[in-house]
Amino acid sequence: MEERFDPQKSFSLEGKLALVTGATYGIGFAIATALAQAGAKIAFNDRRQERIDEAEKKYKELGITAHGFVADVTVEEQVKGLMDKISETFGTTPDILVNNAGIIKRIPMLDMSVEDYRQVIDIDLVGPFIMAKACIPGMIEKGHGKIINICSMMSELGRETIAGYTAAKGGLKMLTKNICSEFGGANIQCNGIGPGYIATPQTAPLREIQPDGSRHPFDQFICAKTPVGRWGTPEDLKGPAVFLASDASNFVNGHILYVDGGILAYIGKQPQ
Ligand code: NAP
Ligand code: GCO
Repeated sequence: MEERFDPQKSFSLEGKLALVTGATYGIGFAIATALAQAGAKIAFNDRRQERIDEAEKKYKELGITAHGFVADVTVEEQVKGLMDKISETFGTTPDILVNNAGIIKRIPMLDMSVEDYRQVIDIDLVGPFIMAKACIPGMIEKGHGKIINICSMMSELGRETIAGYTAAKGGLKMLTKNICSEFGGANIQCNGIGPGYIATPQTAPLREIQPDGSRHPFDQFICAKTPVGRWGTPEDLKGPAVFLASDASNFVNGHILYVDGGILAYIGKQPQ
């Protein structure tokens, strides 16, 4: 007799340890909060202790005990130290890895230095590779694992001035599919979340009120390109993250779940 589907159990993260990179604010903080509220214990990292201290206080105010550690995702030695500290603190290795840490540089390509390009690729594409390599052995040992790579709608589309970012996020989409292919047999599901345009510090420059008090032209552009006519918020990513971190998605692998309000499906509102 087929077991009755129990949504509570299927979406629960009780007993799981989640590591969310760069989760001191923005999308990472929202996702870590959601995973905690679904029952997971939370580890996170950032490059600066003061950011971690601030974030731990914010988590505590939400009733969440989250432990943060200083580690730059692009530095293998620091990631090894991060994994050691997580094992010491929690007595186990991560069941769930969310590769959230990322940067963007908005520079016209011909003005973008190779160093600028390399830094974006390093953090947004090499970092997730280093983090996945650090977490997969523990997941294999446990017989299960969930990796969620925070891609972008720019894994599918380009735009002027963000050559490094688009290349990195396109590569992260394919790294997601490769981890699925190489470790699906070990019961590790690796999927991506592709947010649309989300209101966080990273996109604040695109929403700045203009000197004449009008909305930023890019703000108006994005709202016209999104069927629902608004930017996303980090809260919009909470449900998709819990789904991909839980048993409810055990047969979903190598998939990029676009959480974009429909922007990738829509030609855009006609000018009035
Ligand atoms: P954000 O507000 O800029 O936050 C990025 C986080 O990553 C910060 O905590 C940052 O910490 C951390 N970080 C950066 N480089 C790091 C490194 N080398 N090692 C460890 N931590 C590092 O960005 P967000 O908007 O929340 O975006 C989070 C993720 O979602 C990124 O991967 C971004 O590309 C992606 N995304 C964002 C949007 C959007 O519209 N906002 C849409 C699609 C995808 P520091 O304070 O140390 O810099
Ligand atoms: C930009 C924005 C976007 C968002 C996001 C969209 O300058 O175009 O920062 O790239 O960060 O990736 O999904």
